[in-house]
Amino acid sequence: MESLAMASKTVKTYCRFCHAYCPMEATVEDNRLIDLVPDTSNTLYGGYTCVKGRQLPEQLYHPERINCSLKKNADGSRTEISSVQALDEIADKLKAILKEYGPRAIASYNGTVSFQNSATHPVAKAWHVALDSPSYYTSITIDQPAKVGIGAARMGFWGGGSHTWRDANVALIIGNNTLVSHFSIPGGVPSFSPSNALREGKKRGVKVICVDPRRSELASRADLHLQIKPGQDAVLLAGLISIILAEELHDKAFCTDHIENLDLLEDSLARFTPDYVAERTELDKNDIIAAARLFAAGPRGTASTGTGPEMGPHPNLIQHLVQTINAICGRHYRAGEKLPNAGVLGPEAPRYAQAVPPNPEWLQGVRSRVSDDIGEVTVLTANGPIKEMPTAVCADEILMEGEGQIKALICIGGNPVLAWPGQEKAHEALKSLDLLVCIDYKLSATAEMADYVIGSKLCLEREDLTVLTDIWYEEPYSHYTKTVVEAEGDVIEEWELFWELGKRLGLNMSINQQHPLDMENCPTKYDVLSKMTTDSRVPLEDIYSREGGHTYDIPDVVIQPADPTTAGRMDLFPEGLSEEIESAVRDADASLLAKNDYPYLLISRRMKNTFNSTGPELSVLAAKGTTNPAFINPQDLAALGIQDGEVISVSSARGEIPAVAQGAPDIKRGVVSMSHCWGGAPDGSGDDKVREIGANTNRLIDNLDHPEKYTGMARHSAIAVKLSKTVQPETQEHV
Ligand SMILES: Nc1nc2c(c(=O)[nH]1)N[C@H]1C(S)=C(S)[C@@H](COP(=O)(O)OP(=O)(O)OC[C@H]3O[C@@H](n4cnc5c(=O)[nH]c(N)nc54)[C@H](O)[C@@H]3O)O[C@H]1N2
Ligand SMILES: Nc1nc2c(c(=O)[nH]1)N[C@H]1C(S)=C(S)[C@@H](COP(=O)(O)OP(=O)(O)OC[C@H]3O[C@@H](n4cnc5c(=O)[nH]c(N)nc54)[C@H](O)[C@@H]3O)O[C@H]1N2
Ligand code: SF4
Ligand SMILES: [Mo]
Repeated sequence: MESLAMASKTVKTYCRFCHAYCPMEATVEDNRLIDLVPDTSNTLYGGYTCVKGRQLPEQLYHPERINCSLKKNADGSRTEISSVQALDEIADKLKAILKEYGPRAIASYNGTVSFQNSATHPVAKAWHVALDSPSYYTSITIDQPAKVGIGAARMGFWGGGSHTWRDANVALIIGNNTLVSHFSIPGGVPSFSPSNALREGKKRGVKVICVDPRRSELASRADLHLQIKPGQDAVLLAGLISIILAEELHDKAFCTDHIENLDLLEDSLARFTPDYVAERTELDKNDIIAAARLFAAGPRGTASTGTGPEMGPHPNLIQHLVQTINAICGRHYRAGEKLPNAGVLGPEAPRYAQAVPPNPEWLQGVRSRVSDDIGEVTVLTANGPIKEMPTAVCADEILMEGEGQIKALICIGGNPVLAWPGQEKAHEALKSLDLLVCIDYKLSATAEMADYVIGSKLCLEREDLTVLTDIWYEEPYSHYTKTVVEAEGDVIEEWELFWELGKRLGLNMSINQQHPLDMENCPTKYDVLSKMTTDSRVPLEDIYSREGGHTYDIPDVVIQPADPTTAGRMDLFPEGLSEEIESAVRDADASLLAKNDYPYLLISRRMKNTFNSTGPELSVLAAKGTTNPAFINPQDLAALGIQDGEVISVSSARGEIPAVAQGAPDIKRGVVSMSHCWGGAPDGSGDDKVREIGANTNRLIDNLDHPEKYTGMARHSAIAVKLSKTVQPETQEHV
C-alpha cells in the first residue's frame, strides 16, 4: 500500500480547454491522471471550473485520440507514420513549393486552440518572418479584429487605459455573454469565475446595461436589457452618443483636451434621433434614453462588445462608436490613478495620461489579392502590434490563381472547414491545396481532408504560462504550469511543429525578431517562454518556481502626467467614417422595408457544452446535446406550425441547412439563434445526421457578400433567412 501511495502525487495546474485558465489540482499515479479537481485555494478563481474543463481526463485518454502521425494515401486511406517521417516529408514538400511559387504560397492558419499553447504564436510568427511569408493567419481575424486593432488604428487610444470592471459603476455590454463564453475584455464581466465576478460587481452597485437580441444569461441579470433587433448596434450606439451630447452629459474637459473632430461627429449623427433609433432597433425609445443617461451618469465604467456585433454588419463603425462613447464620457485612467494591472509578463513601462494618436500605418500592410481594401491586420498583443493576413479571405487566396497563390496550409488547432465564412468555398479551397497539414488531437472535419495529420499533445502534457490572459486580469496574476503527465504517444506541441519544419528548411528563427532560437537542438518550452518574457516585471524563474497561480506583490503602476512633446488626440471622425455611417443608415432603412422572402434574422451564439468544434466527441458533453439547435421564440414556432424538436430547413439567399428547432422564450421574435462550427462537409451528405452532428451555419453565407474594409470580415450574424418545415423524411426517432 505504501509504495502505491508514494507513487501518487497531487500537483497544481490550469485548464486550457478554453482561455479562462481555471486552476486545478491533478492527482497522478505512475504517470496516469487519476483525479482532476478545482484548485479551491486559488483566491482569484475561488475554485471555479466548468463542465468542459472537467472532461480533460476523458479527452486525454480518449480511444480515438490521434497518438501518432497520419499520412493520406492516394486512395484516401490513411497510414500511421512517425512524426519524424511526417515532418521530413512535409518539409520536402514545402521546399518544392517554396522553390516553385515563393514564400507567400506557404501559409499557416492558427485556430482558437493554438492560442491555448502559450508558445505557439511567437514561434509561428518567427517561422513566417524567417521564411519571408506574410501568409500568417489566425482565428482573430474571423473573430473580433476591429476590437483588437482596427479601432485603435483609426481613432487612436488612451495611453492610460480604460476603466476595468473592478473600478466601474456602470458597464454597457453589447453582444457579449461572458457567463457562457468566459470571454470579455477588461470593462466587461471578467472572464475568470464570471458569475462570482458579476455577483460581486452587483453588490458593489455596478449597473449593467446589456444589449442582446437574446435574453442571454447576462441579459437576465442586467439592470437594463435592450433586446435589440440583430445588426442594428451601430444605429443604437449612434443614438446613445447623440443623446449624451444633446443632453451635455459628456466629459467636456476631457473632450477639449484630448479629442478632435467631435463637432463633425455630432453633426453626422444628428439624424439618429431617439424616434429613428427606436424604430430601426425595435427598442422602446424610453429605454434608449434611459440607457444613455445611465451610462453617462457613470461616473466610471466602459462600453464593450463581444462577438454579437462584430460578427454582424459594420463592425469597424461599431468599434469606433464604442471607443467614442468611452472617450466622450472620459472613461480612462487619469494622472495619479493606479492601473489595476499592467501585466506581470511584460517589461516595466510608464503609462501616460495622454492620447496616442491614430496609427494609419497599422492599416497598410501587405494587401490581399482579393481587394486592395483588405490586407494585413495589425493586432495589439501583449508582445506589441503583430501583423496577420485576414482569414476571412484566406479561401480566396488559395483559390485565386497567380503570383502569391497559397499552395500549402498548415492548420494549428483550428477547423477551417467548419469555422470559415462561406463553407462551400472554404471546402473547395482546402481540397485544391497542394499540401494540407493539421496538428490536432482528433480527426476533425478539416483533419479528415489533410495530407498529413500530426497528433498533438494535450494541455496536461505540456508546460504553459498565462501569457494570453496576462493583461486581462484585474490584478497582477500569473500561473506557470508544469507538465502533469508525460505524453505517451508520438505527439508533439504546436510550436514544435514550426521549429521542426524551420530546422528542416534551414531557417534562423527569432522570438519577436530579437531573441534567436537554437536551431540545432530543439529548445525547451521554458527556453521559449523565457525569450518571450525577457525583462518581465516578475522574473520568469519566480513564476516557474511557484506551485499554482499567484497574485504578485509588485509596485503599482501609477499613471504619469502627459508628456506634452508626445501627447496626441483621438480622432472621432477619421477618413471613411462618413461613408460607413451612410451605409449603416441605408442598411437599417432597407431592413425596415425588407421584403419578406427571408423574414428571420439568424444570429450567432456560444453553447455551454462545447468550445467551437471541440467537445461533442466527449461523452458527458455529448450527453447534453449532439446538435446545435435553431433556438426560436415559441410564438414564432407556433405561427410557423413547427413543433419543438422538429427538423426544419433554414435557408438564406446563399444556401440551406437542416436544423433541429428548439423553442426558446429568451430569443427575440423574428430571430433564430444558432451556434457555429457544427455539422460536416458542405456537400449535404451529413444533412440526414443533423441530430447527431448538427449543421453548419457558414453554409448560409458567402464570405464576399459584404466584406468589411481592412479585415474582409464577413457577415456571420444577422443573416436574413427563412424557416420551413422540412420535406425530407426523418431518419431517426428523436429523443
Ligand atoms: N462555452 C463556450 N465558450 C466559448 C466559445 C464556445 O464555443 N463555447 N467560443 C470562444 C470564442 S472563439 C469566442 S470568440 C468567445 C466569444 O465570446 P462572446 O462574444 O461572449 O460570445 P457569445 O457567448 O456568443 O455572446 C455573443 C452574444 O451576442 C449576441 N448577439 C448576436 N447577434 C447580435 C447582434 O446583432 N447584436 C447584439 N448586440 N448582440 C448579438 C448573442 O445572442 C450572444 O448572446 O467565446 C469563447 N468561449
Ligand atoms: N458562423 C459563424 N462562424 C464563426 C463564428 C461565429 O460566431 N459564427 N465564430 C468565429 C470565431 S470567433 C472563431 S474563434 C472561429 C473558430 O475557428 P477555429 O479555431 O478554426 O475552430 P475550432 O473549432 O476552435 O478548432 C479547434 C480545433 O483544435 C482541435 N484541438 C482541440 N484541442 C487541441 C489541442 O490541444 N491541440 C491541438 N493542436 N488541437 C486541438 C479541435 O479538435 C479542433 O479541430 O470560428 C469563427 N466562425
Ligand atoms: S471555463 Fe471551463 S473550459 Fe474554460 S478554462 Fe475554466 S474549466 Fe476550462
Ligand atoms: Mo473566437
